[in-house]
Amino acid sequence: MSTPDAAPDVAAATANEILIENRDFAPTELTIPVGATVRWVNNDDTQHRILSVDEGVVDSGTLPPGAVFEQRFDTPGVIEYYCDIYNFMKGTITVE
Ligand SMILES: [Cu+2]
Repeated sequence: MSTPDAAPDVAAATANEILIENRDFAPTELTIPVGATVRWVNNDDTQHRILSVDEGVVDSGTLPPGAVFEQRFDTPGVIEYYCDIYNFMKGTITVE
């Protein structure tokens, strides 16, 4: 992110939903309350796999096109994650 106040991503349809499109996460940064569930939706025509930088916190397994992955976060903190297939894809979830 080059600007601190980026415009909200209009592609994000519902709360706590992250769209995977064009080999990118939208939004790339998401803040949720403790106990909320994040839902990733693979809208790409290729596979993706979401992995947390801290091993074992998040692992979506291979997500084929159209797949949905949901995970609930019960511990406050910052979770950085990336795509195991396209390593330039990165995102952050802040649980507070
Ligand atoms: Cu990916």
